[in-house]
Amino acid sequence: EGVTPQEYTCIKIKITEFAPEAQGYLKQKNFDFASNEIFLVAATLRPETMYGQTCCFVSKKIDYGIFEAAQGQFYICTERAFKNMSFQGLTPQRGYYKPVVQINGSVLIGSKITAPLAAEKELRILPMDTILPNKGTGVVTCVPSDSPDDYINTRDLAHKSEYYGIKKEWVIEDFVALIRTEKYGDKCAEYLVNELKIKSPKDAVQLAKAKELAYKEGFYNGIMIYGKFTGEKVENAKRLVRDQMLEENTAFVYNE
Ligand code: A2H
Repeated sequence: EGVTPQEYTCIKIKITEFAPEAQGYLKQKNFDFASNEIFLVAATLRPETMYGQTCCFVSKKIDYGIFEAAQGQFYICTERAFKNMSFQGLTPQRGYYKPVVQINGSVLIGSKITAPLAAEKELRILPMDTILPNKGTGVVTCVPSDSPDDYINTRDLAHKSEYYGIKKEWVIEDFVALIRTEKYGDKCAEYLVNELKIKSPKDAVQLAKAKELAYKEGFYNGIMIYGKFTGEKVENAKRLVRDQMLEENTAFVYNE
């Protein structure tokens, strides 16, 4: 981890229907998911892209915790992240970060969710193998229009749904365009994945390059072409969209 703190926006993604396996597991653990609100918490650097969410990624290799975040409200994220939150005044009790239940990412896959601002109303939890357990919350919201990683992972999931043990119809392959740049058009992730001939979510070197190019171009030269701040520079929209979500209590600021 670097020496300068990174500020993330954490998006609260509501679970509306747990996958059958998760329901069985949580019942067995005596966790009352029916009378509580449960949110996947995804850390993002790009709050202005939340209109374009098409699913939420978890890793099958990560054990998550379900943590009490407020009366009747629970967060799903890594224990490491909730611990940090507990020292940032984001939880009921400073330094308390014991999960009420642990749950592996694999159990959550297929669950139905609704994500704040997303144009698509019903999304699914899907797997992403490249999520790092020690960054953010271990949960990544998927924006295939502007994130090369999300775009290529979505394509891989759609092409190899059987291999991943998911239903193909869970994968939303068309998505709205959010940001226009002169260099990369309206869907910069797709443009860069094709341009750099990225074939797989495992093409780490090329993906890092694509991510860097997309981020710089989008941030400094991008114009919003979707949502409340259409016409606004991305540089400004970033803060405006974030503040709207903070106000609506669908997001919070988290540092690490
Ligand atoms: B970003 P940084 Cl549209 N493992 O959000 C892997 N990736 C993770 C992660 C983890 N544990 N936690 C967060 N991330 C992703 C949106 C987005 C993001 C767009 C474009 C680029 C982009 C939608 N996904 O990130 O290493 C999250 O994806 C590229 C910079 O802290 C988060 O923001 O710089 C970003 O990586 C955090 O990356």
